[in-house]
Amino acid sequence: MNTVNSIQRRHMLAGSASALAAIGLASWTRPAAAQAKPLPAYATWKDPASVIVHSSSTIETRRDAFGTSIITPADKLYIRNNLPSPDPSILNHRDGWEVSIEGVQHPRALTVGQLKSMGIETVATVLQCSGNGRGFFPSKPSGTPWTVGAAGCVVWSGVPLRAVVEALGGVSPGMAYLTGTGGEKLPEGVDPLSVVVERSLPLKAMDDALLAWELNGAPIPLAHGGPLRLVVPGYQGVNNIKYVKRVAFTSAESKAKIMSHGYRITPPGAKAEPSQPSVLEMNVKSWVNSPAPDGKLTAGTTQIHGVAFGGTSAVKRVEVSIDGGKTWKDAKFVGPDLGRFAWRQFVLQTHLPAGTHTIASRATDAAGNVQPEVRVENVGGYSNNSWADHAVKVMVA
Ligand SMILES: Nc1nc2c(c(=O)[nH]1)N[C@H]1C(S)=C(S)[C@@H](COP(=O)(O)O)O[C@H]1N2
Ligand SMILES: [Mo]
Repeated sequence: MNTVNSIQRRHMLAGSASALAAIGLASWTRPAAAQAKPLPAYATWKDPASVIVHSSSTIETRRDAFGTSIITPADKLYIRNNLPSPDPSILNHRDGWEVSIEGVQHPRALTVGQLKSMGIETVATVLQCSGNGRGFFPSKPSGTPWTVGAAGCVVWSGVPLRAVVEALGGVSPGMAYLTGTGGEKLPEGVDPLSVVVERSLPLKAMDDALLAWELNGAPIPLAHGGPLRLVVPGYQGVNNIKYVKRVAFTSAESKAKIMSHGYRITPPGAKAEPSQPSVLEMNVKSWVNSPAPDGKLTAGTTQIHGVAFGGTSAVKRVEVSIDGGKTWKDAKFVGPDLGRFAWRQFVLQTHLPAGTHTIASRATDAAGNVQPEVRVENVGGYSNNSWADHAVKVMVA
């Protein structure tokens, strides 16, 4: 062996990747982080190493930061604000925050303190922006090009909305929608309907909804809707109204632009309009978090892991492919089952030989819905659950 070769060899063996390869275990190295934007003032407490700051109102969880223990810690959870964050002073007296309940027999305002005496329930949910996966649309829709990190699995605690409604005499006759309104201060000189965050959901959304004051065992931070959030398990992110100030049962959908024209599944080439489907329930979806896309691996045994969820019905099965979807193997679920609205972590242990591999996952929910290969094209880039789009390509040496 000549000197140059032996130096290279010693250098390689010193690296952990080659050392692991020697015993047949795979490892991967994290791709270099892109130029980081600073965290906005209301979110300085986020873990900078775990997030991608797209803008002061859009912050994504890094794909390699999800971990394998189900719950997404608040300091890694994504943020999406349609309006500037409210003043932090709204948290000064949390129990004094008022929400007005309308469209019931006895409408009235209730404080968080009063809500706390009306009932308590806890639910684990996937909170996911309907634009999650937009970054995979070749049409490059306007809006944040999220890949997988506009989502998390979190635990909420609050009072069931049903309990509140029952205490106020029930829903008034003729009401068909549950309408929630965000408590942001609206900019002056513009039509409030053009900016207010207000969403209307079918009445049945009430069944599982909470008025929540806790996230992952702590009072909800401002960034995630404290002091009080309308949490609608199984429904896309936008329907989970932060700093909720009004919950109204209404006979018609809100006329707010975010309801009438925003968040509609608009066919390519068309203009958004209220007759198109709105983003409501989430669809069945999964993705691989490790190996990371474009990570460099060494050949050997690897744990392919990711997350899977079914929207409003539980996820029942996840298959994994290492050949771009030609063949599939059942992955196993790991960790506790936190109910049908939570995601489940899946793992497939496999041997990855040298070469280039496309790793994909495909989930099936309890209702029999299977994650599709292809996305439904739409102008806004919403609801992407294509397994092909979420596949990761890895190079194994
Ligand atoms: N009041 C209010 N609620 C809101 C929003 C908002 O801008 N204001 N954004 C919605 C959208 S689009 C999403 S995806 C989620 C994001 O929740 P998070 O920031 O806690 O992750 O909140 C929803 N609820
Ligand atoms: Mo969103």
